[in-house]
Amino acid sequence: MNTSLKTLTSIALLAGSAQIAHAHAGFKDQITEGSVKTWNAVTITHGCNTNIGGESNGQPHKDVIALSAIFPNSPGFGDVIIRGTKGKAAVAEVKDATGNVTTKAVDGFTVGEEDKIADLSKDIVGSGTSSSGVPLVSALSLVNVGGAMFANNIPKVDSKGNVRGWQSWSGTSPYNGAPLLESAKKPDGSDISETGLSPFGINAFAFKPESCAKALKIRVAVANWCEKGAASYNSPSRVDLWIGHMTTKFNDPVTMPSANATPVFWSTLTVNRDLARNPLPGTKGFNPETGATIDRSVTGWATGAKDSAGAAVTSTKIACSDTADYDTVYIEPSNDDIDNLLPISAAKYPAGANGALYWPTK
Ligand SMILES: [Cu+2]
Repeated sequence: MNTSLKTLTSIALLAGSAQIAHAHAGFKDQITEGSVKTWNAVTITHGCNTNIGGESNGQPHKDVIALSAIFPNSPGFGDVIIRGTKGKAAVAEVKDATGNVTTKAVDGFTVGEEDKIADLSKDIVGSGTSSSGVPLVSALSLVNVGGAMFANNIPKVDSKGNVRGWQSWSGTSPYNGAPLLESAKKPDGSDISETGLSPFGINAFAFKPESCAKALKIRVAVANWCEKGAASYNSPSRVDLWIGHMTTKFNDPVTMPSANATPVFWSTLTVNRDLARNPLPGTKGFNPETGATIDRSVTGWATGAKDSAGAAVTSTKIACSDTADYDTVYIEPSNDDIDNLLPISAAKYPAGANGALYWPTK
């Protein structure tokens, strides 16, 4: 392009940069608690660029050529971190571009710290205690083609044999598929935004009647990959990482929008409690089919469960406490889990699925 057009383009990018509001990688839909498995998708909303100066720095975005996603659905408590919060901030430690560690908010909170809790056994049906059982039952189903951004998908299986996520990629092998295009531009040089979907199914979730939690936030480690090969190992646009903090291996702040963003960003699949059918202790709800009131504001409300002799079980919890109870629970993969499962293979799929890793490489 000629000099005057270049100048015009630079001015347009500068003028536009303040208004660029990219959505990060997230999820197509929130889930409401219930009994039916739902179908959802990771949303791939933009390509990679350096994160120096923030994501809206006006640098061009690279096409996304692959995605990896890891869920906190390990059967082992050592692989997950569980948290609960009420009116407190969710925070994460992050490194800036020069390696300084600071504390930043997650999910829009600005101050304070969310507490770790031992397990979700009081909150989510089917969740075990930390001394026995599974942290969160969340079986995943993968979708091949049909609404998928990338034609090629393989499940990521952990060392215990559980499907923990998947890796998807564009390319010619084994199937032809396109990247998420960001190299196509508007006449002024700015990106044309596309959203790609990487679909999956997940089992239903239900909140326990006596829980005070209104939402379960499942934090999923997502990586959008934009470059490959040894020559790109140090490129700031090789990958965008959607994890709330640095890990031992994923330790380059320029690949991580969270490192320069407030609030810090986790790709989060939200499961909302059905407050009509399953009201909090101390409140009233109703059955939408019958209109019948469900009153949990009285002593001795039925929890719905029966004991082994078939007698009704009633609750002594008649209100949620502002100080003792949390209203949001979180589950996220541990740092080791992310380091072990999120890297993508350097070799071609599917034969290279268990081969050398692209990045990080050590
Ligand atoms: Cu973004």
